[in-house]
Amino acid sequence: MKIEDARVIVCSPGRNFVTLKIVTDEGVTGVGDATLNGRELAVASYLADHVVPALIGRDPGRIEDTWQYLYKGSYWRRGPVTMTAIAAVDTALWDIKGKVAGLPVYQLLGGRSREGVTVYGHASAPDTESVLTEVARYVELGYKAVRVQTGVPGLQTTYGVGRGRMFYEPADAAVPSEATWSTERYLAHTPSVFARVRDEFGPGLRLLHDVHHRLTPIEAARLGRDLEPHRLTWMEDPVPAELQEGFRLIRRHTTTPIAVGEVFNTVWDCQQLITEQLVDYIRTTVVHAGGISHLRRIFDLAALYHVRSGSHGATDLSPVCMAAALHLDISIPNFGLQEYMRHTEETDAVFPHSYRFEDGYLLPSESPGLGVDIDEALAAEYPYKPASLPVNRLEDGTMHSW
Ligand code: CS2
Ligand code: MG
Repeated sequence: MKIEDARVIVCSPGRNFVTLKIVTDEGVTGVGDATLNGRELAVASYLADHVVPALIGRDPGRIEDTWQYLYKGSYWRRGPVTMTAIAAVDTALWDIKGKVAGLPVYQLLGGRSREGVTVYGHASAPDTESVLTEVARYVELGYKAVRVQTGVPGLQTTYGVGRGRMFYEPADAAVPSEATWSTERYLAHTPSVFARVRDEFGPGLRLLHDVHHRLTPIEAARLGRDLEPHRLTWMEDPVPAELQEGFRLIRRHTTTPIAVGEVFNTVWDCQQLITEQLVDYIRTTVVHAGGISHLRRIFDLAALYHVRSGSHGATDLSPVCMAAALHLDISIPNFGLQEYMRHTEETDAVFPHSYRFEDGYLLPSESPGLGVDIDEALAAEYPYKPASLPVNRLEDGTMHSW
């Protein structure tokens, strides 16, 4: 079997997605997500201009060799654009291998280690009282874990607080919109939200919170300590993680578990965090961390150090990525949690899939391969629209992490 064609499909059914579809000479096809929010066309060009020509004629069964070819062969290793492009090829080749074998991909990864993939949903609202209603909606839907984000008094907008109910999309303008941030206001407010939510919903519900890289280690240490009585499952991205040793400081002060990794692309980005046991959950994804092959490598390293998976699953990761994530989640020994932000109906229609939500769990498809596809004719009805993530400044105008 040989790769005959590979198409890069850019579409915007509600938001932008980049998808790679690989076609073999025997008519078997495979799909991979290649979406990098706000930088979509960079990956589309990387694939179309630099990767696709080298794929034609290759044996689609050689997944590891193709991964190494694209990684070592690019010379310029790592980085989000390269690793997202490699991820798309890797994911599509696993899809093809599953279809050729007549098995869902999780069977090729060792089979089920659990009955379902526990997911967490996003409850967000402008203030504490209204977020209680949102948390209750997720509990009614059967969710066992809920991420809670609210507005911060004195700030006009806050990361993670959606404009529409159950859908959240921060990439809102071609030229980045600007938000304002105050660490003082945020730290003064957030623990009281969790006190109220825990009081209302009792000890059984798993609660999570995303800090979105906005603190310094000592500020994160204080937040973690203030949150301890409310027993969070995790505090996510407390600080930007380029300085991995900075997490030692947080660790010295708090037992609130830490989750990190949605912007990481390789095992080398999280090696120190994992081997020094500075985090509890690693949140790397199929699409941004080199595909199923490389993500499994990260999770295997994590398993040796008591670190569990907690893959990012925002709406800017397409249903193709979600389908692939579920095959890994169900098979690895050290699964923790999977983020699940529901896609819009338009997105679901463009990416027909057979994974499903049931009572707080996502269940991967039982079809051969990944069990997801792209409807190319429908995708063509939604052309690309430039959209960037916002930027963030402190109240005095200083640029800050968004
Ligand atoms: C977030 C994301 O889901 C999360 O945890 O941090 O929504 C993130 O902001 C987006 O994926 C950025 O594209
Ligand atoms: Mg996050």
